[in-house]
Amino acid sequence: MERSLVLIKPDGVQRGLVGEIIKRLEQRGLKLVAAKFMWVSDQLAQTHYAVHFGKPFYNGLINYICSAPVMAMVWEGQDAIAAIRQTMGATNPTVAAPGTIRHDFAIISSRNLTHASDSVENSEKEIALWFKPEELVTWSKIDEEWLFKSNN
Ligand code: FUP
Repeated sequence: MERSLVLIKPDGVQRGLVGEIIKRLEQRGLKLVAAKFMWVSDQLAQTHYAVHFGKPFYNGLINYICSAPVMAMVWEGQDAIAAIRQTMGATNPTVAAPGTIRHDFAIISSRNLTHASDSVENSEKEIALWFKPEELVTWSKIDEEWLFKSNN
């Protein structure tokens, strides 16, 4: 099973979309493994977005992610990284497919509501950055067999 860091960023929290975004991930069949509601420190923001250092939108991005609390979570499931990014939609909400969170609730890239890990390698780094190992909850969800059991 793959895991992904998911952030509901300050605009999602301020706009009251925490429940809606969690609902969509639950409906998709993903399993919540960790969650915390928190302010993001400047240092955490800079480490998380280090890949964007030097880009024109970098300073604004750091200010934005630190401007209000975020809901930080880890979600798990088969092909979770692709599934979650599909549910989020493209970075630019006006390009995101209808039915995705970014299409349905956002307009501009710099207020696109969510972050989700883009690869297994990055998910492992991001989960270790945002969560202590003991904050990840191990549990069985009763519908896993109905979601992920192959017929082959
Ligand atoms: P994503 O993986 O879809 O979250 O997108 P990126 O990692 O490419 O970008 C990270 C964040 O930078 C986006 F969520 C929003 C911000 N961004 C901008 O503000 N302007 C841009 O032109 C591109 C990204």
